[in-house]
Order: sequence, then C-alpha cells, then structure tokens
Amino acid sequence: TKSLKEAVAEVVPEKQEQLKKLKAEHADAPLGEITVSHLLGGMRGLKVMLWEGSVLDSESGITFHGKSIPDCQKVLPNADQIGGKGKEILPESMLWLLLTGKVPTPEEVKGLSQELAAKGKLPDYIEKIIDSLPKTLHPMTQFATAVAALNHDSKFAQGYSQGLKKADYWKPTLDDSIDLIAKLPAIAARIYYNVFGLGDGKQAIDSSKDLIANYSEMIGYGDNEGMIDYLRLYIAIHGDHEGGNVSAHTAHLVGSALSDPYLSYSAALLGLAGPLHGLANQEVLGWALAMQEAVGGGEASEEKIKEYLWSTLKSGRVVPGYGHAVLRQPDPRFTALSEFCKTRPELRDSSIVQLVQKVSQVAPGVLKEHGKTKNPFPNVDAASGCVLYQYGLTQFTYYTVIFGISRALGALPQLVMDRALGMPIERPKSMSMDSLKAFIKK
Ligand code: CMX
Repeated sequence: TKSLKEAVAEVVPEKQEQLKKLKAEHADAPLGEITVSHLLGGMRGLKVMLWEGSVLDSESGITFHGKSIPDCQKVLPNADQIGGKGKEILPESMLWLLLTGKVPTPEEVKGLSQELAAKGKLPDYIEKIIDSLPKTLHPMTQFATAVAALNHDSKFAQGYSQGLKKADYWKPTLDDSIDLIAKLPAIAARIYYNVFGLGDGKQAIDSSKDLIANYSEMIGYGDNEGMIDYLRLYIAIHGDHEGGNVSAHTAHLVGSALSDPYLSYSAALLGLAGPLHGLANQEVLGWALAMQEAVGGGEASEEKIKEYLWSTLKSGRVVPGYGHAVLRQPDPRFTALSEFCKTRPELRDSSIVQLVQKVSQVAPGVLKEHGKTKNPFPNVDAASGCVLYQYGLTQFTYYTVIFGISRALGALPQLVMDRALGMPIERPKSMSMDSLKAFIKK
C-alpha cells in the first residue's frame, strides 16, 4: 500500500517526460485562431491552458482522467469499503484519482483518510481569526480569509524563501495542499457554528472516520446517513470541472506567481463566491423557495411553473442553475444528484426536490423560446441546494462554502502538477480598443 505522496512521486517523472515530448514534437502545432470576439467574449473556447485532472466535453460533460461520473461511482472506493458506512464516492478517492490518474485501493484511501484526520485540527490563531469576524460577514468571505491566513505555516513559502530548488517545488506544494484539504472541513464547520450557532463548535476529529463523516459530525449531521453520503457525492463530483472556470483558473493563475497553495486557493474561493459561478447554488434555492410559495411545491402545474420562469426572465434576471459556458447538454453532475434523490425516500417525497425536478423538465423549453442562452439545460447548481435544504441545512448563504470544500480536490492537484512541470507565470497579452484597431489595420 502506497501513501499519496509516494503515488504522486511515481507519476511526476511520467508527466515530465510527456511534457518534454509534447514540446519537442508539437510546439508549433496550431490550436485555433484568435479573433476579436474571443478577446471581447470572455475567451470562450480558447485552448490556452494545461489542466490534467479533468476534461469537459460540451456534449458528454465532465470526465476525470477519462472517467465519467458513473464510471467513478463504479470504481472509486466508498465508505463501505474502508470500514465506514455509505455507497457514494469518497472525496478522498476522487482526490487520489485527480492527483495521480490512478484508481486507489480501499487501503490507500483508508490511509489517506487517516492522514487527513491527523492534519485536520486548526491552529489556535486560525480559530481566533475566524471567531473575530462579524457574524454578518458572508460565510464565503470568512472562508477565504481563514484559508489565506493558513499561509502563516506554508511549507512552500518557507522552502522558497530558503532557496528550494525549482525541481522540488511540487513537494511542499503537495504537503501544503494536503494540509489545506484536511483543514477545510474544520474551517467550514467553525464558520457554520459562529454564524448560525449550529454544530457543537468543537470541530473534533475522529481518526477512524473519513473526511466527510467527520465534517458531518462537526456541523451536527453525524447521525444522518443520507446527508453524509450526499455530502460525499456532492463534494466528490464538484471537485474538478477542467481548468477554465473562474475558481480553478484563479488558483492556477495566482499559483503561477508562486503564491503558495493557501493564497492561491483563497483567491479561488473568492471567485467561487460570485453569483454566476459557485454562489448560483445559493441563488437557486432562494429562487426555488420563492417559486414554491408562488406556485406550490411538487404538485405545481406546468403552466404555473412556465409563468414563473417567464416572470423571472421578463424582470431581466437569469434563471439560476441553468446554462453553462461550455456544456450544451444537461450537466451529468445534475443527473448524478437527481439519481441520488431517487434512491432515498426522504428526498423522493420532498416537495422542494420534486419542484426542482419538475422545473428541470419545463425550463429548457422556456429558455429555448426565450432564445438567449446557448444552453437551456440545468447545471449542477440547479439540484444541489434543494437536497441540503430537505435535510434541514436551510442556511443557504452557507451552500457555496460546501462547494468550496470540494473545489480544492481539483484545483490543488493541478497546482502540484503546475510546479512539477515547471509551468511559467501566466501573462496573456491585453489590448486597448485603440491598439486593437491599429493592429487590425496592419
Ligand atoms: N437565464 C437567462 N438568461 C441566460 C441564462 C439563464 N440561465 N444563461 C445565459 N443567459 C443569457 C446570458 O445572460 C447572455 O445574455 P446577454 O447576451 O444579454 O448577456 C446570453 O444568454 C448568452 O449567454 P451564454 O453564452 O449562453 O452563457 P455564458 O457562457 O455567457 O454564461 C452562465 C454562462 C453559467 C454564467 C450563464 O448561463 C448564467 O448566468 N446562468 C445562471 C447562473 C448559473 O447557474 N451559474 C452557475 C454555473 C455553474 C457554476 O459555475 O457553478
């Protein structure tokens, strides 16, 4: 049985060799043309970034090292296989896959779980920083603040200041990344306790439990098997969505300046906190509850749902949880969460879950008729919040924090790979409108 660090150490030389060959054989191969509309249109579709963990296809959705979500559900170890209870993908298994490209054995996952438990306790100064923040400060701002402050003990920052060799950068990057992933649940739970007075406020860690069983305990859901397994699935499949989305790209960009993993991931969280990105799951729930009040829950008629959708669109707002910059089909993450709902009676019978499912059948037609969005189908955020709500986690300003625990599983492995491959500081060329005009005339 290998440790994660040993497994990564095996992969690094293979990846370095692959990059060397790519550079030697294909450095000048064109990847498409850049037009003015790319520059003005948020750089959609431009292939300008290396990202190893996952690839997003506009039709079939996300694959993690070539594995779809159903593939991962089949092969990645779950809690039942490591002495716990639960059938869904463990985030530890997903982390292993994202970092190494390999499916871990249950023993390897158990070892990783124990390593994370051993590193999960927060230092006193972090607890004090979180406790000093006003309860009215958005939980995501609190989250990013605490994560940035952990750079106090960064092994990468310390090593760099002591003249660490470039070839070794990836090692303390990996140490910091594992340390951060281990501490995210306790940070998130302490914020939950301070802002909402829920959980026991202690963030105690049981080394025999997996990351999310411990997190669930910390936020007061230790006895709720359905919620624990939902959180595992949610966190595993939100982990990575290739590199161009705001949070992943931000971690990569900030890390390219050799800011350590804590600073890089803190910046990523601040991007995740935007309503067009991670905050959409908070937006969806507020919107769905208002709809439930206006049209009824699971029993609402198609006509009423249509009317409500049109009233949102006519008021100039977007329908939250619908559309995507890359996807052109329903998001497989939405499908996976919807399938989970079918397996649990408490979710099958939930009025808000039923309403969200009904909306997902009606909204694509309305959005097509509206004619603006390139993708009228639900994205992951359409489904994720209603399940938390049904399980009693009704504080929806907290939802994006849970997404924030997850995104580290993909963003931090890429940071390790960036340093292992010696990727340079990111510095694209910008242009003013005048310089653009002058350039086009030439
Ligand atoms: N409802 C109404 N209009 C929408 C829409 C929606 N759900 N999605 C896109 N549009 C509109 C856009 O606002 C844009 O209008 P303008 O031309 O007036 O600016 C037009 O359709 C074209 O947009 P697009 O090219 O289809 O989409 P983008 O790549 O620009 O944006 C996204 C993608 C996700 C930001 C957008 O679909 C959106 O705002 N969706 C709602 C918010 C949401 O669910 N975000 C979560 C995404 C997943 C995640 O990151 O977590």
